Amino acid sequence: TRPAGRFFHIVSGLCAPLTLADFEAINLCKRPLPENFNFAGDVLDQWSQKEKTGERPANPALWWVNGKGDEVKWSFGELGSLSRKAANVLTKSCGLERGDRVAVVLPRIPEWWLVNVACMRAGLVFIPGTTQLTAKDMLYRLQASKAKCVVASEEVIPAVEAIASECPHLKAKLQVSPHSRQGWLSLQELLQAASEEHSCVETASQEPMVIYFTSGTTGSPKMALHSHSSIGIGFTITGRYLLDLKSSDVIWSTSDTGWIKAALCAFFTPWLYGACVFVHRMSQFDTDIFLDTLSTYPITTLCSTPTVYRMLVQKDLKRYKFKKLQHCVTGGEPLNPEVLEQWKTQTGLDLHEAYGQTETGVICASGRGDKIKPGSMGKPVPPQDVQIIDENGHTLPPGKEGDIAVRLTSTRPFYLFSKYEDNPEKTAAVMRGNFYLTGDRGVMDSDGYFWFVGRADDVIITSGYRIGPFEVENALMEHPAVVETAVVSSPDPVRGEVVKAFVVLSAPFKSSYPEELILELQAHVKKSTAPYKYPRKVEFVQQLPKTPTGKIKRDLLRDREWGRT
Ligand code: BCO
Repeated sequence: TRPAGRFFHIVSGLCAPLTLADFEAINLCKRPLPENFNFAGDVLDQWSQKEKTGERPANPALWWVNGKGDEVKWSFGELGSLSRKAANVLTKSCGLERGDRVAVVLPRIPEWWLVNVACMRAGLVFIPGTTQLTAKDMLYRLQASKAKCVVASEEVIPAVEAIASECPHLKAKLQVSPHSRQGWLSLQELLQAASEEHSCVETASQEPMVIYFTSGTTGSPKMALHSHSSIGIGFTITGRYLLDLKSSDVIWSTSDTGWIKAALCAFFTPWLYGACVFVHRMSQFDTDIFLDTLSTYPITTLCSTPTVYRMLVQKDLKRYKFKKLQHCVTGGEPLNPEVLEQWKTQTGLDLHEAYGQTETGVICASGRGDKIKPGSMGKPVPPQDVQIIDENGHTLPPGKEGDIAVRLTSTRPFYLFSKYEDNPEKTAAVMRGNFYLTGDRGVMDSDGYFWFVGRADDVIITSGYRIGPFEVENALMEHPAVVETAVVSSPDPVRGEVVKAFVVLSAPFKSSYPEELILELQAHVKKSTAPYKYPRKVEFVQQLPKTPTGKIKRDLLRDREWGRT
């Protein structure tokens, strides 16, 4: 049999580990996808070897700080041995088997990286989630995914406790906490006693590796399933084209651990190139801490959402001298040209925009070395064949607005998500002919640059979050003041757009003080579902616009918000 992730050289008759050049060729579809691939064994362990032989600079693989003086630095070797122990904790102490699902809901702490690597080693499917998830969110996720284990920190343990009894598949709860708690295993304690001996599972390249919950217009969030190769190899060209990473780089990506952006810029892509992943714990976003961090640490590459850059350019950036910063990247929501210009004027650095989503990874970008067209999200990142198409699945010429779509070859490319788990209807609904539909509208210009126009559906993109109106409407409807509601996007100078709720009040609440009631409704949503979804704007109305069949016309409300006729 052929070892995982190795190419059999017909001429020499030898098996050789895959190199970075191999991964680039595979990502570009110039070489076939190997039958087996496991990022831990085929990438991380290779860097560990290179550390031993001095083929990699001495910077850490993971460099974590919390701003309170605590620091963790792991080499690839240390990450390797600790994650082997963690793999034993998951399989032996938690009793998990290959293919089992593990919800990993941790803030930016080293254990998040450790547990994810351990899951890969053991062939477990991990499910990242933001620590903003409420008990109701956790219940839905654990039930829908049939997760057998949850790994949680203090922030989410109470939410898990509240609903664990309703999750029949859940058999192990692993906490990352200094306190002991009945019914919970302690990761830290078990790591102390765990063996370092563990053989990495030879996962198939297309075997499930991770599930992300992602919002749509209707229904609850869907489970976007990715394989070991889709993210593990499929991000390689992004690392070269957009991030331009080298093993001497130190990259700081500020995304929450629950989003694919963390996987993209703070996990797989940097480690494919042997770079150092820098992490600041920062439980609450703070521009001063942010700028001090860039001035204190030798961060070469920064990746953050446009909202963060919008917040940063409000400060006098010329007061700061960034230690090593050379390359700045942004994505997750549209970047306005003014911010790009202000960032360049104040720091002397370009801002490279990337466009993508949980299902696809990065598909367009203004790569390093590319001409940046302010307001454009750049050109397709190879091998992605991004097109603007019409409602019949025909490509449209430059200058014509249509649906942004990715052309698929006869077989589904390995670098795309595999499917929405347990949801063949939704999986089919995002296909039109041989195109995958992003759900976004856009235009391509004659130079092949793409320009974002807006969502084709009712999904709201705010501060880099993708929010389904249905989830917010559901939360609002639980409140006795709300008879009916419609949630749409509304423009915002800092967050790009924000969630706005139009609310029809029930009779007893019609005489309430509006300001107080708005605060009450906002607080209610923050308790019912992840707080980032709360409506930052609320308007009370007598009635909602509807079609003759009674369907709420969200598009009309949205157009009114954006001043469109
Ligand atoms: O703004 P408010 O203070 O009114 O409300 C905030 C929080 O204070 C509040 N909150 C948080 N935890 C809470 C809570 N309230 C009650 N109880 C709790 N436990 O809820 C609101 C949360 O809003 P936020 O997350 O936007 O917070 P903040 O501090 O304004 O952060 C700003 C950003 C920009 C740092 C944040 O919005 C952010 O990190 N955005 C980026 C999201 C992201 O990474 N997206 C990438 C998705 S993946 C992708 O795009 C694919 C690309 C290939």
